[in-house]
Amino acid sequence: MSDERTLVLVKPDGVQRGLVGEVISRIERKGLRLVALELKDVERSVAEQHYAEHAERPFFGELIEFITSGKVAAMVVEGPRAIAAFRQIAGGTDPVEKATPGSLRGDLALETGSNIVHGSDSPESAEREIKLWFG
Ligand code: YYY
Ligand code: MG
Repeated sequence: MSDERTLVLVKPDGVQRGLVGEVISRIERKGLRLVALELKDVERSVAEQHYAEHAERPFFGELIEFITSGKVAAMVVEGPRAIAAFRQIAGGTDPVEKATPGSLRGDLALETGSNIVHGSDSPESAEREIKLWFG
């Protein structure tokens, strides 16, 4: 199977809690490869473009406040089925109701609003998000 790329963020809660190494470790143990990694301050315009699909949702304001509240670790991750593979590692969006034990969110997060990581959800999103974060 040919490789694909996905955009992974360790969100401000994950960076503040010292979980960047844990996230990278799980990516590497799965067999995926890191091809870019940068600790970044998040500009509001980048956050709003990143989450543009959620602009009309009631939680959008809080989501933008949260993602711009501290540094994120942005990564490009590569491998066969990298998009689905990272979303499996991450677990479902709600860390209690949807994320299974063994996943990052299932093991390490409690609230949907602060669920540690982001991973692209499709090849189109991945391409758009990698351009947005890494130019
Ligand atoms: O891709 P993923 O991060 O798993 O979820 P999305 O549905 O794309 O939502 C993005 C982000 O928004 C989610 O990680 C937390 C936040 N959020 C929220 O705070 N409340 C919701 N009901 C849904 C999502
Ligand atoms: Mg999403």
